[in-house]
Amino acid sequence: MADDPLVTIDRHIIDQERRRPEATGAFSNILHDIAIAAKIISREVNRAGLVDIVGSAGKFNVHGEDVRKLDEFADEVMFNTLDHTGHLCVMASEEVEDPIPIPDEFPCGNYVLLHDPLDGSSNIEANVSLGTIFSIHRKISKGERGGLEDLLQPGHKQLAAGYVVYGSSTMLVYTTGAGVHGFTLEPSIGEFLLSHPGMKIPDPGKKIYSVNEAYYKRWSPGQQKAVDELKDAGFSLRYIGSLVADFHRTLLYGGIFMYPADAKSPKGKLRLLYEAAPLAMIIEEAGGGSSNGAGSILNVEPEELHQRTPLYLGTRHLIEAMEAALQSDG
Ligand code: P6P
Repeated sequence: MADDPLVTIDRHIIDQERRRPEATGAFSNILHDIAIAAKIISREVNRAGLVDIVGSAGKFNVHGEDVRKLDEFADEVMFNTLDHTGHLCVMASEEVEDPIPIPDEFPCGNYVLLHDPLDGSSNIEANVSLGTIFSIHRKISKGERGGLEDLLQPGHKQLAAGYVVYGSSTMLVYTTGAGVHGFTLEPSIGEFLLSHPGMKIPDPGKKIYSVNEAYYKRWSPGQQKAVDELKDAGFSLRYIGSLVADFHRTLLYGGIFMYPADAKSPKGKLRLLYEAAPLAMIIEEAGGGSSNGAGSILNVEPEELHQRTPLYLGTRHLIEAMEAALQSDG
């Protein structure tokens, strides 16, 4: 029997589109363009040690974080790949304080893109896996050009979510609500090939908890107790300190990833709209759970573009146990 044909991401996107009679192709084009941007970013990330692109760009982003040249490059690649296609009405990026309008010379479309162009970039020099995270919504504002209203939508309204992990290989994982599917970049042909169809988080999965335990003393009593109980139950700690890498391992192996609120960061560190919400859509579609400590990330109503949130992602029973432990904090 002939081997299964190589399924490129373009073929997969078209197959998915054909299952949606209302699909116009615009949505598929956006995913296609994000895959192109991912290939370009992957090339630079993998050459980072070889060209004078590593190191600080001598700037700081809206969060006061040192902008690495690769951050800037990745942000520009995402913008330049998608700004002119006529499918988007507005964009938002972790690297840019305000909503990013579609330039006047280009038409606007019915979709919205929020992204973290290169998460984990503080690890660039150490050759630790980095990632791009993206979230796609439908335009809801009335005017021709989009704006903040289109960006401040809750996670359950997302049409699609995905990430790229630039690691030992470059993988793109996405969902449109019809399963979670992973593609591995074959550099020799420059194609993302379907390598992980229908991803599901193992449950119970491996006994792994992932959190920066250096902050233990800043945690609430409930958070401290919950982590103590995981250790007593024989869980191992795995923490890379790069969100996409820690998430990808959790999706593949099971366990729980946590970035709690604490005394120093009462709202948590990670961002709701372009980090927590897309990853929450993916893990819930893969049969896992997400939480801000009280309930699903997908039900959080956004108030600000760069708002932060406590974040828990993992196998459903561990998320439920964590929420119960945190409720004891009152
Ligand atoms: P901490 C990387 O800087 C990042 O934004 C995420 O990728 C990662 O999960 C988190 O911060 C790590 O933060 O406080 O543990 O160093």
